[in-house]
Order: sequence, then structure tokens, then C-alpha cells
Amino acid sequence: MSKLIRTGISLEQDLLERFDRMIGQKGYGNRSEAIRDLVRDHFVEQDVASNRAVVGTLTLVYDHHQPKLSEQLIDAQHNYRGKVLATTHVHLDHRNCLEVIILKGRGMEVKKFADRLLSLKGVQHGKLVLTNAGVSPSSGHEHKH
Ligand code: NI
Repeated sequence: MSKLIRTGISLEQDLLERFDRMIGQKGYGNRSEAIRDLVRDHFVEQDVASNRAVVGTLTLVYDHHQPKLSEQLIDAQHNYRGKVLATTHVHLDHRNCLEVIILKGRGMEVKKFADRLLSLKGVQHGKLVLTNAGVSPSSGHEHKH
């Protein structure tokens, strides 16, 4: 972890009051941690937008009785150009499956992959969460086939 530098910022009073309410609701203990998270979020978004290497977790809830869906999900993972680091599957009940796919790749390819899977018929719910922690800017093309 790198050294912490103390800095001061000026904000309009109403903006600061709103910010304090928001971070209170979210459970932050202080403004610094909330501001650090916002800044980190911004850089993750920027890394995605500029197509740098990111790591993502894609959560899917789907109906495995939907014809061909399980095969489509497996094929998509085998054909993904980046790296599928891990997949966890939970049979929630008779019908529903929960799958968490951990992916690495260029920002755009991770997003495209997630959008494709989330839009498949039978996928009821899901979300992609991205981070750039532990991903060096040059590590996006290390995969070999
Ligand atoms: Ni299942």
C-alpha cells in the first residue's frame, strides 16, 4: 500500500451536506474513505473506457430448463478471448441456477462478454462488477491459445 498524503478540498455547503448524508447511509466511518472509493471507482471506469486490463465478476441467475441455455453459457466461456479465471455454479432450486464467473481481459471485451450473456433468453438477472486492483496496465494480452 502506498503512502497516504493528507489534502484539503473545498465544497459548497449543500453539496457537502448531501455527501455526508449519502456516506452516512452507506455506512462510511469518515469522508476520506468515501472519497477514496469514489476516486477509485472513477479510475476503474476510465480503465474500462480506455480498454485497459480489468478483472470482473459476472453474476447470473438463470433457468436451466431454458433449451440450449446451459450450452450457450459454456460455449461463450470457452470462446471468450480474455481469461476465465474461475466459475462457481450453485443449483438454487429445481429450476434456478446461480453462476459467478470471474473474468480478466480488456475493459471492452469483458463488458461485451457480460452483455451477451446477460441478454440470453432464460437469464433472469445478473450484474457485472469490475475492478482494476491488481491488474497491471500491460497484463491484458498475456493469455495464449
Ligand atoms: Ni444448476
